Amino acid sequence: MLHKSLKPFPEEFLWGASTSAYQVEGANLEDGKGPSCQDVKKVPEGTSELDVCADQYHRYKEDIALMAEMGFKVYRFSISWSRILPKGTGEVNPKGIEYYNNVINECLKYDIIPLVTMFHFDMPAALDERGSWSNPESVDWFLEFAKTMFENYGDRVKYWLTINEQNMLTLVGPVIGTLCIPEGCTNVLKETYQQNHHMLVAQAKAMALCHEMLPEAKIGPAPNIALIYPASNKPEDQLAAQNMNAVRNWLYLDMAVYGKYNNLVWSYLEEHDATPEFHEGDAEALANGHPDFIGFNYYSTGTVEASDGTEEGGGDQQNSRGVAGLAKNIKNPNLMKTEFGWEIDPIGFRATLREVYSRYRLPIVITENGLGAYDKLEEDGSVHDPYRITYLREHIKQMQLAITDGVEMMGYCPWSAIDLISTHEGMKKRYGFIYVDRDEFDLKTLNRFRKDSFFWYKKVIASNGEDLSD
Ligand code: BGP
Repeated sequence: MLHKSLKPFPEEFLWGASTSAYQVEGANLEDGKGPSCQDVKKVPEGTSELDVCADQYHRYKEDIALMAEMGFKVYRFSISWSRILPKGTGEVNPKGIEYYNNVINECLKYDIIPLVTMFHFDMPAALDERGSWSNPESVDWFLEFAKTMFENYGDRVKYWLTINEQNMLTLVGPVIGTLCIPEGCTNVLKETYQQNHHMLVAQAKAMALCHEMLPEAKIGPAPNIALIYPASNKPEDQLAAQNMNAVRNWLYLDMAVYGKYNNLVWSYLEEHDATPEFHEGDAEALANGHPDFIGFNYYSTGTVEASDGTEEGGGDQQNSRGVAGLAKNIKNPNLMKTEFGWEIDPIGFRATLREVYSRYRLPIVITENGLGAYDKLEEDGSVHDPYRITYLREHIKQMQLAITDGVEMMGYCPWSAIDLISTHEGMKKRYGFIYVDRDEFDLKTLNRFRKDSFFWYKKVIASNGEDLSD
């Protein structure tokens, strides 16, 4: 659609950025925190352990002051489950409660709204030992954690996100250090989708609990949503794109919003004897959980052609290899790539926003979007990252076009507020507006430096998205 004029960003638009606890905080076993699955996993060769990260645990005041300097209206961060409940259930760690009280209060001091992710890839290790999400009790574990957060922070936190990228946990869990498949499992697909089912029920119950305990608060899911294109106008490719959209995207949002399994995914699971078992009360719980908004992470679209039945799965969040019988992933020759091989598709961002809004009609907050790159700290303390500015500018432009198309947007939180450790590619893959002085293995000073994108984003926020110039 060609527009004659653009609609402005809404007045109360929430500009900010995101982080997650296990990637940014460090202090992974300090002050009573129990280990999470991220602390006990074997990190990919050549990448840092997750024990220090950006050391935000000790430097949150400085970090939040820098976010305030950029003009953030919102800061999306996650609460580490095992910092609050070191064993996942039972005993609460007062130091953990205190830490997030401090973070929340520090945000509020600068009028920054905390947007809290309840679960971001960091299952307590003690619960992994009890079967993690494969144990039907995991639903209750998660609710206990949710209740503890609502009780302690609900007076000040008005925006909540349930589970970060549940679709990636399900599709590429091993790559990001999650998803444990019990030994001897004979039907991995069924096991995976049973775990996924438990997460869906946990999410629905957490949304209902939030509405019951905190009637003023708003809550939504945070999957990684990316429109999947057909590789050509062959009808077979179009069917493949529908399959992949269903299994990667719509399953998660259909369930969060309508409480129903996507029919294509359900048929696929039936074919593989992999439909999840419903426990008593699950169907009601799924029907009773309603999000107030949709949060989603967007990095790039995908492209597929018809499956030949031999695709092996795997890949990472953006480089999927496809799903046998559903779709074969292929590279899109029309798109550029980041230094880490992820395709860049700002127009696909607009297309994804249009599609999500027309399917679900709920306001949208973008909970991640960004470019991972090798940044360089200059001797004078500057960091020149024009590639990041270009990436974000093009996405913001497309977001404004989507608003003009009639999409209701609440906010935009790129990944990431500050440099942190990537899910599987270490410290060298940086995303932040704030540079952290450390390398993969050399912790250096851990001092903070403002990148060029820091000053640029500050101007973007101050002009409510009007000034995107360098
Ligand atoms: C998302 C995750 C984040 C994050 C980001 C960038 O999938 O929610 O935790 O790290 O992608 O990915 P990566 O770190 O793999 O570059």
